[in-house]
Amino acid sequence: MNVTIDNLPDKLFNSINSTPIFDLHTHLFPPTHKSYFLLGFKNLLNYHYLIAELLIASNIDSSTFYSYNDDQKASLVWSELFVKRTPVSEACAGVLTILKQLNIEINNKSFALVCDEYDQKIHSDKNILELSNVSSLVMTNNPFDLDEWSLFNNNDWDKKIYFASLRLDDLILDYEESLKKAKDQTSGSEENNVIAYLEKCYLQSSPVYAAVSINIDTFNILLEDSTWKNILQWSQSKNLPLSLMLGAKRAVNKDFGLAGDGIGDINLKELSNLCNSFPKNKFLVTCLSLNDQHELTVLARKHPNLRIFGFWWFMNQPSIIKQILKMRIDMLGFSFIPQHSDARVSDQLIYKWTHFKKILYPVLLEYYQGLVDKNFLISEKIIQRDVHNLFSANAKNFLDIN
Ligand code: RAT
Ligand code: ZN
Repeated sequence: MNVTIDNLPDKLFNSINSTPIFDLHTHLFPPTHKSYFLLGFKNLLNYHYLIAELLIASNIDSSTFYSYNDDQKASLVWSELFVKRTPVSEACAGVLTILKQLNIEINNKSFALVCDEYDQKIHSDKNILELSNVSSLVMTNNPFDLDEWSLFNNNDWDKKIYFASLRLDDLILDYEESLKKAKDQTSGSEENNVIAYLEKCYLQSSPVYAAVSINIDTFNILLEDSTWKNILQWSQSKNLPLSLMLGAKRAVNKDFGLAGDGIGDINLKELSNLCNSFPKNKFLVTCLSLNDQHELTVLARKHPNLRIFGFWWFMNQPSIIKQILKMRIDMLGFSFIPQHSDARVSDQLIYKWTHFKKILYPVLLEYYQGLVDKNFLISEKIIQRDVHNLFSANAKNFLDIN
């Protein structure tokens, strides 16, 4: 059925709100992986995005903050950022969005009461997947964190919901230690212990991509270091894309812990070299700095083996997303993966996707209205196809999964 200028807004709104989402990058785990599965209000408040805000807004020093238990930390974040101050930042707004969607009224209520009410509403990841309309997601799995990797010793979760990915940062951060682990976990006598271990992990976890976060100081490793050349060859042989998360500088403020990472530099000319040097490898790419977005979008027009994904971390701010999303559409059409959640607490899926849809809707509406103005027929089918591609198929096709 063709869509008219009058019913276009409703048709688009319904499509955005009913299309299931495949979330390409999260830090979530299934409930069976007990201490790694995070859920609930207190975990939401202890998100490192909020901790960074607390530590700069209040005069609480980081070592005192980190000496508290999780309940104390959460209650402090609540009182400092939501009671004493106006919770206007994106991370604060996220918490309020979740509370609103759960119909939890917070005005004139104690923290304890809000917590109790919250606990009564959210019990499992199933609730959250339903509320957020996320049908499947990719975890971040570190083969060199043996405790975390023990997830794959059991098979007790739905593999069609929680997909695995191999996060290889440890090979850059501490190569010797990672090599030692690779040897310990294999016969140790292989010609290439790292590849032998990755092969073992691959068979155990069926990952949909491998990933690494790098910046200008470490990027050349991909082009020059023999271990990484082998990894690139190996991933090509597996048809396994490599996700490059570009431009993070770790521990800008060490005392802030996980909340202390910042932005580093990246030279995207090197990315272009990489795409040319390894034309049969597939690269998913996201950049942390606003400065790199234009050049990255141009590169994505030049290299079919490069696919842009998401608004990563410091890029995930409404004002920035709106502008860059339009730039990406102007240069790439719909041939990119517009968003991922980066959720660490399952409940965050609710706000991350609600917030993104709120930005996506008027942007898409403007483009469709422009097409109708130019006498291009828009049908419900076209809208559904596009939204499905943006929310799921673009990523799944690139990863070769169905
Ligand atoms: O967004 C985040 O939570 C960051 O701390 C990082 O984990 C980042 O997303 C990453 O995957 O390195
Ligand atoms: Zn992440």
